[in-house]
Amino acid sequence: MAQDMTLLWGSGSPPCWRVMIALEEKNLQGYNHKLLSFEKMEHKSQEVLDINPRGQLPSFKHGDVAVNESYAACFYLESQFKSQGNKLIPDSPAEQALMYQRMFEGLTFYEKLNAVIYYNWFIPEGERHDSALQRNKESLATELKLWEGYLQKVLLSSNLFFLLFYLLFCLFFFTIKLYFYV
Ligand SMILES: N[C@@H](CCC(=O)N[C@@H](CS)C(=O)NCC(=O)O)C(=O)O
Repeated sequence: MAQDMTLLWGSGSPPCWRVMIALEEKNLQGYNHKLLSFEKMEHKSQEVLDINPRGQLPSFKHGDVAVNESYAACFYLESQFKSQGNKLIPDSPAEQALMYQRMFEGLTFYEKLNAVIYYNWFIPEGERHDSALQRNKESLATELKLWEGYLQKVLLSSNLFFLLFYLLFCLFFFTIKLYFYV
């Protein structure tokens, strides 16, 4: 069944990693995949647009079903292959709620991160203001504090897996903080 699946992906893309990890977790190795180049604008090629009219990666297709949003693809795979590979959604209501909460509020974190990292990329030269970038940095700093708090709670109540997860995330946040002095 993995042979009916096609994933068009780009290097360095967390949304693409999400779908790839979900495919691995569901034991769906052997799917068709193609690495496309953002630099060469291959994500705007007809091959991608045929699956994903936004011209973004990941672009994922299972048979005739296209599901491109990375979270949507993860939920789709879990629901179609529930009893295969690892379970991706916990049963306990409290854990499930926490999973959904962190998944979707993670999108807010990425939005705020991108507003700092890609400020010069998103905003045309004549429209850039130091004060706007500073506001974005402050908003990111507040968001990061929130996530540090979540991760500290995880550290207090967790097993080794979460501990490793926490350490990796701390490193990640620390790097961002150092880089942007927020
Ligand atoms: N909400 C989408 C976001 C996908 C996305 O932003 N992909 C980026 C690469 S990380 C992309 O293709 N950017 C090129 C563009 O938007 O033109 C998802 O989670 O799948």
